[in-house]
Amino acid sequence: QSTSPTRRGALIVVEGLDRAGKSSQCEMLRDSLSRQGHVVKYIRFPDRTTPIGKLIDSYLRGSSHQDDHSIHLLFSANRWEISKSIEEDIANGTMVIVDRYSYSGVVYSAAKANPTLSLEWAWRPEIGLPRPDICLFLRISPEEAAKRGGFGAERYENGEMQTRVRELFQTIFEKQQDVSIIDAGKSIEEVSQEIQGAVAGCIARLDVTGALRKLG
Ligand code: Z5A
Ligand code: MG
Repeated sequence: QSTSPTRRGALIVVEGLDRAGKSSQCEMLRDSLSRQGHVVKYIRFPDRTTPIGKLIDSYLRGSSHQDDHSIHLLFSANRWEISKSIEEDIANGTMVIVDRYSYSGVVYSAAKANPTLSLEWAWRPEIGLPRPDICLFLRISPEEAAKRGGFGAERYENGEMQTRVRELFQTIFEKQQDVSIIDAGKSIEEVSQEIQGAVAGCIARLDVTGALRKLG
């Protein structure tokens, strides 16, 4: 008796600057994929619930200090500690939606302009993590983002940092394959439609019996 191989799920990453609408869009995508009958999981980085995540949370809130390299490696470790469960979910056919990933990881760290923390240095610990099947980059202008409320109180929420982050996202996504650039300045509904279209295309093209790839 032969059993058909399990169709694997897709790893879908949503990236972008502050207030681009990532979390809103991840929730809408989760609901739309669920309605289509998929098993869906939505995770976000940093995952502030783990022991490493709690260190990150305290750093972002400004209640603790960390060396730039050290906090970078903690953000990466926070992805590594969850990577196994992502791989298992994908292998079992679950669609995994990830709110921020390695791309945020490298650009926010490199934006600090620490002379020994280049983009290249920052990317090293990401090598070997699950590679997204699709990365949706929600692009938004500083003017549009400003309309969605002022900066919050967390460590990176200031104009100077956000400008450098914007430039670095541009730099890395020029070279990256499998990136869909989405105009996040449109209405929530319009952005959602565009994302659903891009994800449907990705799922249709997916080699569902092949393995999840790794970041290189
Ligand atoms: N960080 C790092 O340094 N290294 C790493 O490895 C990782 C992260 C993974 C915390 O991230 C910080 O960690 C972040 C990067 C750094 N630092 N900063 N800055 P976070 O993901 O926890 O941050 P967040 O506060 O949850 O997300 P966000 O980026 O600020 O927001 P968002 O998720 O993109 O947007 P949203 O919450 O969906 O929407 C924001 C508001 O806009 C909300 O009121 C919405 O109703 C509204 N909105 C959304 N879409 C629209 C449209 N289309 N039109 C009008 N209004 C809209
Ligand atoms: Mg968010």
